[in-house]
Amino acid sequence: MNMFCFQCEQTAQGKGCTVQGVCGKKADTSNLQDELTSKLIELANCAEKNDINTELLINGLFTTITNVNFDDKSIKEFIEKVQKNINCNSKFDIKTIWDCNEDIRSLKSLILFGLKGVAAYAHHAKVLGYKDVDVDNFFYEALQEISKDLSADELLNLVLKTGEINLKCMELLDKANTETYGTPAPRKVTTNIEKGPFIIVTGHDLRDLSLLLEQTKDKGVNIYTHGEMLPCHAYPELNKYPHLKGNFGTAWQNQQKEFDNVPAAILFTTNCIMPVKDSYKDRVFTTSVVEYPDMVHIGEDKNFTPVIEKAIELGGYKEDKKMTGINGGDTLTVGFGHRTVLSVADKVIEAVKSGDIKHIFLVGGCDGARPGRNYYTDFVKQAPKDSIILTLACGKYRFNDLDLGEINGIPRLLDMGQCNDAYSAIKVAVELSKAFNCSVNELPLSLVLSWYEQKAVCILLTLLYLGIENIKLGPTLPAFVSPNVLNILVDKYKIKPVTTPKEDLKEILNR
Ligand code: SF4
Ligand code: SF3
Repeated sequence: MNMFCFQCEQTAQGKGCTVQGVCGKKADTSNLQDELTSKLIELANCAEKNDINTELLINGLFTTITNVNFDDKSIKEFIEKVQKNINCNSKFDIKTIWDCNEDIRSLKSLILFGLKGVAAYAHHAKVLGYKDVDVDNFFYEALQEISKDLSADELLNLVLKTGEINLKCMELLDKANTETYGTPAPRKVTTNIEKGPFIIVTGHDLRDLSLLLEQTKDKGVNIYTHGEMLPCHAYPELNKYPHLKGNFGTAWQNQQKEFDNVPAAILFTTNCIMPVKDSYKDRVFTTSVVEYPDMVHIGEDKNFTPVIEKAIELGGYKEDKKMTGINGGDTLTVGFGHRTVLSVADKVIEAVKSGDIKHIFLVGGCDGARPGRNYYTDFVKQAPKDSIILTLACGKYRFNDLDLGEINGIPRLLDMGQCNDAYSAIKVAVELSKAFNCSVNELPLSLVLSWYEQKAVCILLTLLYLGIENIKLGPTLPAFVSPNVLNILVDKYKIKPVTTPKEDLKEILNR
C-alpha cells in the first residue's frame, strides 16, 4: 500500500515517507489520517460554526500530528463522528494538495501543518476552559481556504495569518496555564528516582498531570515528569504535591531505550509516542488524542485507576536510583517564563548595557532521532561565557543538565518551558526591544531553532509574522518548503539553515 507524508523533519530521504513512516506510522494509518484531514476540510466547508464542530476540527487536526495516534480503530471512529456532522455535499481529497504544483503545495502545507500545531495548543487551552473566538474561527477559515484554488500571494498571506493566530493561541494557553496553575517560578528538579512505585507522565498536558497528582495523593505512588512535562515542576499548583518528585529520562526519541523494562506505569498525554516495545508495552497508557493499538486508553472521565494500579503492581525500583541527563548532570532548573525573566529585566538590561551580557541566544525547539542534533549541545557549550541562553521545548535535553554558571546573579541557562512557551521568549524579546528603544531585530539576540513536528512549524510562522529575521533553523530544512518558497523566506526574513556551531557563532557575533 502507498502513502504520502512529509510533515516532519525525519521524513524519508528528506523528501517524503511513501511506504511506511520513519516514525513507525503504517501506510494504512497514514491514509486514514489523510482521510480524516479531508473530512475535516469538508466539515469546515459546510458545517455551522459551533463548539461541537470546533472541537472536532481541533482534536481531529491534533490527532494527525506526528507521534500522536497510531491506532486505526480510533481514527476510523473519529472519521465517522466528523462525517455525521457534515451536512452538505462538499467533497475534498487532501491528495489534491499533494498533487499541486510544488510551490502551491508548499504554501498549503505550511498552512495545514502550522494549523495542526495551533490545534494542539488550542486543545490544551480548551480543556482548561479557555477559548478565543478568533482562534476558533480560523480553523474553519484556513481549512476552507486551502481547499480553494488560490494564488501564491494569497496563500502567503494565509501563512502569515496562521502565525498571527498561533501567537493569539499561545497567549491564550499561557493565560490558561498560569491562571489555573499559578505563575511558573524557578525550581530545581532532580533526575534521580526514589525507590517505590512510580508513574512517568509524558506529553504536554498540565490538566492530566494535575488530575493524576490529585488521584495519587496518599497512595504511596510517586510521579515523575518526562519530556515536555518537565516545565510542570515550575507551577505552584502542581509542585505543591510532595509526590511530584522529579523528571525521568530525557527527550522523546530516547524513550524506547529509557522505558526498556522500567518498573513503572507510563502515561502519554500527547506526543511524542514511539512504536511501543514489548519490554514495556504492558505498562503504557494513553489519554486524550493519543492512542496506540492495544494500549489501555484513559477516556474523558480521566479515571487513572488502571495506571495507578499498574504502578503499584510493578513496585518501582527497590533502591533509590541515580540517573542523569545526557551530559551527566542530575539537576535541571526550570521556571524562567516571561514573568520571572521580566521581573529581573532591569538586571538583564543593566548587564547588557554594561557589556557583562554581550549576547542572548534562544536555543530552542524540538529534539529528534536523526544525527546532526549534537549541533545544539555544541552550540551551547561553545557560546561565549558572556552570553545567556534562553531555551524551551524538548530540544533542551541536549544541554539542560549542564551547569553554565551565572552572570551578575542571572543564570546563563534559562528554561522558559514547553514549546508553546515560545510565547514567553517573544514577550521577553518585545520588552527588551522597548527598553533599548530598538526593534527586536536590532537586539543582541539570536534565534537558533530546531524543529521536528508541526508545533514547531506554527511557532516558526509566528516568528515570521512578527518579522523576526536571521533565524537559524535545523537540523535540516522542511521537505515541504519548495526552493521558491525557501527563496522568499531567505530574501524576506534572512532565515538560514544551521551550519556548524563555530561558523554560526562567528557569523552571529560579527553581524
Ligand atoms: Fe514520515 Fe514524519 Fe509523516 Fe511519520 S510523520 S510518516 S516520519 S513524514
Ligand atoms: Fe517535543 Fe515531540 Fe516538538 Fe513540544 S515532544 S516539542 S518534538
